This record gives sequence, structure tokens and C-alpha cells, in this order.
Amino acid sequence: MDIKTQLEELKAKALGELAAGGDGASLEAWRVRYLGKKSQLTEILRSLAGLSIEERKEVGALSNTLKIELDAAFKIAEETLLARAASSADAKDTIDISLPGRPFPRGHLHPVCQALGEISSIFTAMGFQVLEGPEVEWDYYNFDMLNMPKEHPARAATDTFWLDAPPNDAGWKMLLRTHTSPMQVRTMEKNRPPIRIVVPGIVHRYEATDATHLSMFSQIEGLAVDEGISMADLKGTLHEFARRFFGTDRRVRFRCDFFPYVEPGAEMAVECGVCRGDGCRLCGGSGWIEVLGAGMVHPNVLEGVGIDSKKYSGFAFGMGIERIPLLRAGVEDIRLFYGNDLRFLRQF
Ligand code: FA5
Repeated sequence: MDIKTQLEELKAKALGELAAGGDGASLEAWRVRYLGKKSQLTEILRSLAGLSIEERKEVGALSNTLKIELDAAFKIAEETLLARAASSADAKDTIDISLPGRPFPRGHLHPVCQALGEISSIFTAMGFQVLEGPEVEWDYYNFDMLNMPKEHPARAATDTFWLDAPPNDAGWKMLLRTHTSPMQVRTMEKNRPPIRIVVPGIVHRYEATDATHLSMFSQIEGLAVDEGISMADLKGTLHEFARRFFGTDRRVRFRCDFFPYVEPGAEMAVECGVCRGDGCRLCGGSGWIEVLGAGMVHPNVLEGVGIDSKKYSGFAFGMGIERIPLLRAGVEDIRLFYGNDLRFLRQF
């Protein structure tokens, strides 16, 4: 085959392959094959040396023309490929699935829930188990079994929301629990000592609200029953709780108090977080805020659930939750916790 025919066949093959299309890699392979240093065209140009001057002129001119044509065809194919790649990148940009999502505004637990979680975990670390009980309760558990039978004057000490529902067959009446103490009875009815529980929950009292009183608030009940439990265990446990929650620099005060279901009874107060004991509007000038009622479980309560009060003794406490973050953070009005003002809530 003469060189002219070879050049024509080479041109047809090269342009045919290019027209078939392909990706960047196949285009580069094409360039190496037809325009590279070891290409067939380069071989032909090298072989010109063995030709006569006329032939060299003619074949040289044809080879150069073919090289120029192939170069031009390569550039066009390369540009087409680049343009195609750019337009598909543009299309991807409009729905770039690799972009991070738009963050949703993130909330956090209400300060009362935060305090409840923190308090519960302090007690669980001391070996107490967390339980919950019903908010709609029978007067039997809320009063009778807590040493406050019908007509007992202490039943009137907290004004109660009674439910407009008929009593059950045993004559028990329904109410919104006024404290978490009914869970003492419910737990001891089903479990024998040793018992160590804390019971967080909401309670309701029909009373006016002010800077330290709400009509719906949260309490956490504590109960420990075992052989040989004494008032020293009660004081030690609650004092340790106060140290862990408020820090070691906050003073704690125990005083005598009366609750029909404990004997003896006590209240624990913590130094006011706003005035640090000097007296202010929040603490009513006393420098202290009462956070819990407590005492040694009354023998009548133990015997009522069939626990031998000569063998076993126990302590119980009921802490008001809202007053706790109020004390720690120095909040001036308990009602702020339920005002739903995000500027206030975001500070916790
Ligand atoms: C009781 O509710 C008893 N059941 C506590 C108890 C349990 C005593 C076990 C002995 C043994 P008291 O009514 O004092 O006690 O309430 C307990 C705590 O709840 C108070 O110290 C206070 O921190 C909080 N508290 C009481 N009333 C309110 C109120 N209206 N608003 C907010 N917190 C309150």
C-alpha cells in the first residue's frame, strides 16, 4: 500500500473513532494513538527520509495537512467534552445533595425537667430507684393510708381539687393528688423492705399563687425502709443531696415540723439563692427557703401496709421541685417557670 493510501485510511479511521464519541480517558487515548510521538503519523513522517525529493514534498505536505486536521478535530472533541461536563455540573449545583441540611432550631428540656433529672440521678447514685405514680388519685392513698382518716383535721390543711366522679365500691373518692406521698403507700403495699425509692411527679393544690407558691407544681418523694433506719440516715442523705446539688458553700437548716404520716417530722430549708441569707422579697426576709418536708415513717403507716413497725423503720421526704432551680439560680418569682417566656427559659 502506498503512503498516500495509508494516510487516507489513517484519516478515515481516526476521524471515525473520534465521531463515535467517548469520555476524557478515551479521548486522551485517541490523542496518544494518532498525534503522539509513537503514532502512525509520526512513523510516516519519519519514513520520508527514504523517498525521492518530489515524493517527500508531496507526502510531507499531505502528512502535515492530516496532522493539522487531526489536531483541529481533537480540539473540537475536547471542547465538546468539557462543555458537556460543565453543563452537567451546573445541573448538579441546583440540587447539590452533598450540601449540609439547614439546621432546625433546637430546644432543650424545661428547667424544671432538668432539675428533676439531676435530682433523680443524685438519688439513684445513692441507691434509690425511680418510680412514678398516678396524678389522679384516691383519697384512700392521698389521705387515709397516710394516717389521715376521714374527719382528720390535717385533710383540710391543703385545699384539694376533687374530681366530679362517683366513689368506688369501697367509698374511695377521686382527687388530684395534693402530694407525691400516696406513692409511699402504693409502693409498700406491693414491696417488702429493703425499699429505697424516689418518685417525681406533678401535684395540685387549690391555693393562690405568689412568688413561691403555685397551684400545680412538682414534687419528688423519697422513701427508705429497712431494719435500723434512723433520723441520722434521713439527715445524712438529705444533707449529702444538698451538698451535691447546691454545692458545699450553701447552708442547710433542719427544723421540727408536723406531718401526720411521720414521727418525728422535720422540714429542710436552704439558704436563699437571691440574698444569700440576708433576707429579701423571695425568702420573705428570713434568708431561708423551705424545700422539703420529711420525717421517720409513722408506725401506723407501716402497720397499715402490713410491715412490722417493731422490726422495720424508715424515713420519707417530699421536696418541691420548682423551688430548687429557683434557689440555685436565684430566680425571683416561681411563676416565671410557667410563663412560657422563651427569653427566661433559654437562660437554663
Ligand atoms: C408535703 O407535701 C409532704 N407530703 C412532704 C413530706 C413527705 C413530709 C414525706 C414528710 C414525709 P409540703 O406541703 O410542705 O409537704 O410540701 C413539700 C414541699 O413542696 C415544700 O417544702 C415546698 O418546697 C413545695 N411546695 C409546697 N407547696 C407549694 C406550692 N404551692 N408551690 C410550689 N411548691 C410548693
